[in-house]
Amino acid sequence: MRRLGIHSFVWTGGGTQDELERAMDRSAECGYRLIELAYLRPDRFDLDRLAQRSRALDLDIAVTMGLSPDTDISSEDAGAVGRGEALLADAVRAVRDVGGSKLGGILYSAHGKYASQPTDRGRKNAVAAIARTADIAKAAGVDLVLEVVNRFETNLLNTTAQGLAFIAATGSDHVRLHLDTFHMNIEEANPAAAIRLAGDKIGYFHIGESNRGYLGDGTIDFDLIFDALLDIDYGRDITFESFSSAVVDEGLSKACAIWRDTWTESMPLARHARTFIEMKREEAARRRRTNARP
Ligand SMILES: [Mn+2]
Repeated sequence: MRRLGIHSFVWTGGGTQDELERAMDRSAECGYRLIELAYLRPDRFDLDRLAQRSRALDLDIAVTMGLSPDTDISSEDAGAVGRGEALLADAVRAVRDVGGSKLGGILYSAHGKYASQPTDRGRKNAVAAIARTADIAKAAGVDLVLEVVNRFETNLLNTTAQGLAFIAATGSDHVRLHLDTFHMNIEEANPAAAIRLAGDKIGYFHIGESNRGYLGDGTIDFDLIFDALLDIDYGRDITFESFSSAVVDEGLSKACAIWRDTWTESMPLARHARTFIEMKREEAARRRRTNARP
C-alpha cells in the first residue's frame, strides 16, 4: 500500500471551502495520508488553497465522481457523450490543479439505476471517450481509475472481469480499475479471486463494509481481501469509504441510497477504520509468514 486514505464524506458533505479544509485537518490528525473529495468543483472551491493545505499536511488528494444522464458517455446520444467527455477533461484539470494524484469513480456511465441494459453503440462511445480522457490524464500526470460498482449504480461495469475487458478495449496503458469491497460483495462470485485476476490493473482500492457502516459490522470477510491484496503485492492507495445519513450530500447520498445512520460521530469511526485496516494488513502478513515456515 502506498497511502491510507479516507473519504471526505466521513467528515462532511463538503458544501463549503471551510468544511473541506476542516475535513483535511481531521483526516491528517487521524493518521490518514490521503483524502478523497467527491465532485471537486473548481467554480465553488479555491483549488490553490486546498493544494497548499494538502502539501502542508502531507495529505494526498483523490477525486471521485459519477456522470449524470445528461453527461452519460455510455449513451447513444452524441450530445450527452460530448458533454460528458468535456466534464471529464475539466475534472482531470481540476485534479491536476489541486495537486491530486487520481480521478476515479463512475467515469464511464451515469451514476444511478438504469432501466435497461447497455447497448453496443453506447459501450463503444464510453470506451472511446475514456481512451481520449486517458490521454489528457496522462499528459496532466493524473491517474485515471474506473470504479466497478453494483447493478443499482450502473449497468456497464458491475464486475472486475467486465472492467478488465473495458480497459483493454480502450487500448490505453493509463486506465486502471478502482475496486471497492462493498460493490464486490454484491457482484463478484469470489471477491478475492477477482482481486488476483485484476492484479497490477488495480489502480485504487476502496474498503467499505457491506452496509457502508463500521468495518466489522457487516458480512465482508476482510481476511480474504487483505490476503489477496498481499498476494498481488498491491502497492497503490487504499481508502476507507463509509456513508451515513449523519452526513448528507444531495447528489451522492441519493445516488448511493443512504437512507439511515450507521454511525453518527465521525472521529471514532475514522479512528476505528484506521486501526481495523492496519490490523487486518498485519494479520495477512503474519499468515503469510506462518504459512511459509517449514
Ligand atoms: Mn467506492
